[in-house]
Amino acid sequence: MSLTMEEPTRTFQVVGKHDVQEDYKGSYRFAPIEEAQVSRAMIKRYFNTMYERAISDVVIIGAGSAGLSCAYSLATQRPDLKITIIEANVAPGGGAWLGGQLMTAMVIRKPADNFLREIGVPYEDEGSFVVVKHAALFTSTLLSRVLALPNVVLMNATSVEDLIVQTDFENRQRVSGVVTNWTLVALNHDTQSCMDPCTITAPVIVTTTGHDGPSGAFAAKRLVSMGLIKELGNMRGLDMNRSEPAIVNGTREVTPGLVMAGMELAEHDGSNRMGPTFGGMIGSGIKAAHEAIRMLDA
Ligand code: 48N
Repeated sequence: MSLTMEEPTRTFQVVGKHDVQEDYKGSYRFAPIEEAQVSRAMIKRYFNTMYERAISDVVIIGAGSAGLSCAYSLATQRPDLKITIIEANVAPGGGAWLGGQLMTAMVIRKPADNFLREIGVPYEDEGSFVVVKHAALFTSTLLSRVLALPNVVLMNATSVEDLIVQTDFENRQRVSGVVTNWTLVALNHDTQSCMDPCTITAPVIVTTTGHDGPSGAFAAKRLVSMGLIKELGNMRGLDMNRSEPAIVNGTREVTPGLVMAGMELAEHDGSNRMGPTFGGMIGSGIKAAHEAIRMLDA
């Protein structure tokens, strides 16, 4: 289905080459536009995307450092895959806009600096780790690289409200999609009933919803409440040297169809937290991409 954008009825006649002029001395002229053209340009693209991505190859829940690293690694290794990122906030990026305690510099332990070179983020080398001068430089660069990839779609201001779970041919409960709603709707189910969600189905779901915030560890908690796992391991205290390898090496398919990565995994497994160092998120995201490819090729 594609919405045709028939020419709107014009309220004024615009003919010939547009008389535009980029002049900052007082006679700047834009090409003329009809208000309906702006609305239709957005509506056509958004709803075509929603229609087309109702069936995706991989859905990534959460556009934080782990989710975005996963999306970049997966989409560049497998440009054939339709990858759809669902992010609850209007602003993607999760906790990676600041380095720690609202300070701006971001620490990334080696060898995760390899990824910085791959996506083109400059840093200062401090020996066993590197420092990006502002966390937003890492996150905005990663975000721009991910959004520029033709097979990736980001649906921000959109929440995953539930998981689709079906019995597979081996009679196992398999996560096979997500239940979505616009976040402002999802936050208002107590004020207005019967605002039903929509769905996106995919053979692989990667969940990277973090460990804090209003919907942290969303999928991990949902697995418990739907009885697919008995209880959460609950994230342990801070230990940088234990936590980062535990989370990268522990990134895996935690239940059929669902890969868990980033700090959400710390809540699921009960591994330590690492605090203000982000190499583990990068490594976990890349590991999740490898897991997704393994599952798709199985
Ligand atoms: O940045 P986060 O919270 O999660 P990660 O795992 O990508 O990175 C975690 C990292 O920022 C740390 O916490 C650092 C390393 N500190 C560790 C420590 O010890 O303190 O991103 C999760 C994203 C956010 O943008 C959420 O808005 C989003 O997931 N999200 C959702 N999006 C859609 N639907 C949901 N249900 C949902 N829940 C969370």
